[in-house]
Amino acid sequence: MVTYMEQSFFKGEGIDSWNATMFLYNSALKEVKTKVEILNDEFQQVHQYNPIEYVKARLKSPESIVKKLKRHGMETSIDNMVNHIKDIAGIRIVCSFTDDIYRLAEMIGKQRDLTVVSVKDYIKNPKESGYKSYHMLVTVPIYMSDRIVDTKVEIQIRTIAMDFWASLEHKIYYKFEGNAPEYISKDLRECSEIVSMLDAKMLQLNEAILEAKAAQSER
Ligand code: 0O2
Repeated sequence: MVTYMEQSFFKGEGIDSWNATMFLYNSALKEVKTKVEILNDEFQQVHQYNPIEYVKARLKSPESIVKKLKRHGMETSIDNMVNHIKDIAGIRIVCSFTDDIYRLAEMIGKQRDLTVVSVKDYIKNPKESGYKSYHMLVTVPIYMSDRIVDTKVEIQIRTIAMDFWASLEHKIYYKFEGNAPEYISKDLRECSEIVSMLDAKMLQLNEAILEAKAAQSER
């Protein structure tokens, strides 16, 4: 349970430093979201195809920040949050097919003003829970009037099916505060296998459709 006192702790360090910090993350979020949208529009222009179904951008709530710091056994402070929490600014990109994920990750990695700090491929190496998603931690330079601040943004890229699974698992996780009964965790792991099968089948089907269309236009 996070108390009101804890939530307002950050503000106790000075409303100005809290606002200044969140201003940076919010600006970074806008920058990265725009970049992703431009990549998607360009892809549509060149290939007449949108790899992205939708993009969600969010700033982590003070309550979630406090919880995460506690989980890591850290004191609640702006310094700790900036240095140890990577997903204060988070972008989630949801694609139709698994190969779109890697295509997008490559395009994002090539953006000259983004620095890729780390990558976690939970598609090739799913979490114990069955969680699958591709995570990139990037920094983007935020140009202020008197300085440039490299600011972290976590980008999560996943398919619609992976996103469906993750949102249900997230609800269950919070409902049971991380201690879901084993039969539920087992069912979730099985569903995660089904998600992988569905994603593979949908990708195959899409490739078959593209080949059939190409053969038709050659005739
Ligand atoms: P919330 O409530 O979504 O913000 P960590 O290992 O979490 O302490 P790190 O390095 O940021 O620190 O972890 P990672 O693996 O990059 O995960 C960051 C975010 O990915 C999580 O944020 C979740 O949003 C999502 N995620 C990771 N693992 C799972 C999982 O097993 N199930 C679901 N549904 N989502 C997951 P938060 O802050 O943990 O949670």
